[in-house]
Amino acid sequence: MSAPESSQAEDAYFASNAPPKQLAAHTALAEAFITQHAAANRRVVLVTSGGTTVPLEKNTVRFIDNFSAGTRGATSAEYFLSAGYAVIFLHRQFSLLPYSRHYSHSTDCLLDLLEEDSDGRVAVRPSDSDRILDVLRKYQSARRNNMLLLLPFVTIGDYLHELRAVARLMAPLGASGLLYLAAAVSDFFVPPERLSEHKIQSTNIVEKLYPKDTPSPSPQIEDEETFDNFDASPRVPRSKRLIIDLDPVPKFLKSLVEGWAPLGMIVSFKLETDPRILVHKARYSLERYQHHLVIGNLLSTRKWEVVFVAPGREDRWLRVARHGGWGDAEGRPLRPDEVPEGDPEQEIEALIIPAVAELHDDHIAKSSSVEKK
Ligand code: 9Z3
Repeated sequence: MSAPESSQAEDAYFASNAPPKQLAAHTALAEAFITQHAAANRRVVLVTSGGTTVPLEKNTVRFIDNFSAGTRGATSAEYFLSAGYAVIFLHRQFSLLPYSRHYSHSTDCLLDLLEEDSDGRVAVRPSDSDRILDVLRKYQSARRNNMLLLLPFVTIGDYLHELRAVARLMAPLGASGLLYLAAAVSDFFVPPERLSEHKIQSTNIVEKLYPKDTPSPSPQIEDEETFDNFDASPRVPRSKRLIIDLDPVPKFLKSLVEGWAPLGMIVSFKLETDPRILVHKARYSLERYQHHLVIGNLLSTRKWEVVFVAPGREDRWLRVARHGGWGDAEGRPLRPDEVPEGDPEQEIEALIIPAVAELHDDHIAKSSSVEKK
């Protein structure tokens, strides 16, 4: 697709997919946050995190989801805060959050860390006190200094509207703005004109209640008697199947790089499940969008190894110790001497964020030397 065609596709997408209700409120919060930290000469990073949903109905009962618990984003946000960045955390509602992630969902349920003392008051179990205190101090410091702004999204449409708005607000930061896109973003969606108003039905009861000449609230429903000619040997009549027809989501990375935040450093993640194609897909994405870094990861090993693919640089694997076997870029097990030793508790984001920050230093230095010329 040529540049004008892709910007037309983008305009059409934003014109026909309504923004989330909270967009104006989120934009105001982000603007105040960015202004405050820019005035203090602090670096600002936008971290996106969690999966986007693709609703199948306007009154949504069912949706398609992209895999992501939000661990990568929430953990990365903590390390960015430790490195002195102010963090805008654009995350899927109810996915993991920086700091609280340590004590939520199934890991370390907060209630299991508490006990009742002899006066009937709630107290932290002494054996857990130190590690909670460490997290609590960091959390309170981030809150006290207004270093962390939490902005939730749910659908792919919400995400794209929010991303565009925040990226545009970050544009004046120039090279010191960093966009770190760890959210798992759907490539496909149901456009509004094909979206059923109400819950998709599995029987034609609605057609019976609403005769043919009244508008049906559920356009997908077909007559029970209609038989499938969709494939050669249908096992189930088409009227009983749900066939979902998805359009591609416009390639928003192109707009980010070319229009929304053209001077900022843009880091995207590439998720694959087949080790043989990971590096090629990451390189392809970099060449296509001309941004600054793609961090490749495999679903099965994402917590222990990632690969940095950047223009003009060798691919660089980062690894932390883990339980179990290793795969290299081609999926072959590593030799024992290649397997990193060390603390199996170490989080890979402890390596990723300093390495990204170093590339960000270079990005800023390059852009200021271009300005001087
Ligand atoms: C990632 O690859 C993230 O690292 C994970 C993190 C989603 C694997 P968790 O939240 O998982 O720790 O459970 N994010 C990017 C995924 C993505 O959708 N990338 C697009 C692609 O691969 C490009 S923007 O095409």
